[in-house]
Amino acid sequence: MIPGQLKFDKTEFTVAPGQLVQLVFTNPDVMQHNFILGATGSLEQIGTAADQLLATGDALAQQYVPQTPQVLYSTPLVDPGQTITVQFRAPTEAGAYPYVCTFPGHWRLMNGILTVRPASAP
Ligand SMILES: [Cu+2]
Repeated sequence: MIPGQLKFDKTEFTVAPGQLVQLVFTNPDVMQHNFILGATGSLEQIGTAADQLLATGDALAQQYVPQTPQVLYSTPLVDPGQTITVQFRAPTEAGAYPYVCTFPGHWRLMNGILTVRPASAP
């Protein structure tokens, strides 16, 4: 996470299919952020769903994570100055999976791509 810029410091990384991914998420910013992994091509849909969630009054209770099947994995909100370490299983199908912060207003800027690719592939 880059302070004040609404950006992840890593905007892409590559893992093997089904790999256990350990994510160390440090938040040096003055606001909360989260990390959501989405299905391939779902960035706009998740972002739009996150925007719509804001209108429902349930947004904070849901940690700003929209309830949609496109969300493959999500972390809780990470407070300013907090570091969390989480593990999740990478998707088993190769592809480009968007990740995004759905804190209000962040998703258009604060996103990246997780590439799932077999280790033997070029
Ligand atoms: Cu954010």
